Amino acid sequence: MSLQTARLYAILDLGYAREENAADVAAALLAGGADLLQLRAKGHSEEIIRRIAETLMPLCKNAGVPFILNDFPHLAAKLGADGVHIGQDDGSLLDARKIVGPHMIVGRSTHSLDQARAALAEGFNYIGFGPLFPTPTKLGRPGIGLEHIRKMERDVGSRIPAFCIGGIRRDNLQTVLDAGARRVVIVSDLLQAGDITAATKEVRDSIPSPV
Ligand code: 3NM
Repeated sequence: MSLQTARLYAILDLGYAREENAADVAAALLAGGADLLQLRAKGHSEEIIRRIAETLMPLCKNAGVPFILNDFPHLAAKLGADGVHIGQDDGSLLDARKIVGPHMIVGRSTHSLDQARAALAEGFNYIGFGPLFPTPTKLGRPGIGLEHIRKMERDVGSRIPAFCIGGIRRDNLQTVLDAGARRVVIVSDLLQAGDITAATKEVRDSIPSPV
């Protein structure tokens, strides 16, 4: 699976999964057809993140799914991760490239149409676009709503993969797709599902191929 064809980006967020379950949860997301997997571990030590990343990377490799580390470009480079994801306050792409080199996937969080266009112009490999709705997974951010998705897809998503994110769940996914989204990130609704593999598969099967 490549970034270009990805439609469902799953995040193993340690706010919803314990370290000792990380491998099982990742395996369940991969079995359900997640196209990309990110490890997101806000507030955890670099040592713990390294340890978990080392257990997840072979699972991703076996599944043919790119492994993306949230933040920590130095660690991503040291581990040989497929990608790193950075936020608006985490410096420029150029700064990240100095650390991770020319080939690693580097993604950017964007929270407005202007930020999405800027990330494209800067040369990021993909963007997240959101949060569409307020979400407990990323507290303190207002939802940006659905009305800019179509314009974002036209200007940015037609050039680099653009993943809508934030408060997307199985029960509102169709509304998000109807608003123009072609690729999504879903975190809590998958990680809190009774059967993570089945929930992931249900979502993946509901999203038409973006290419
Ligand atoms: N980044 P859930 S929203 C990690 O808008 C993250 O940049 C966002 O989690 C952004 O699917 C978000 O549980 C949380 O709402 C997404």
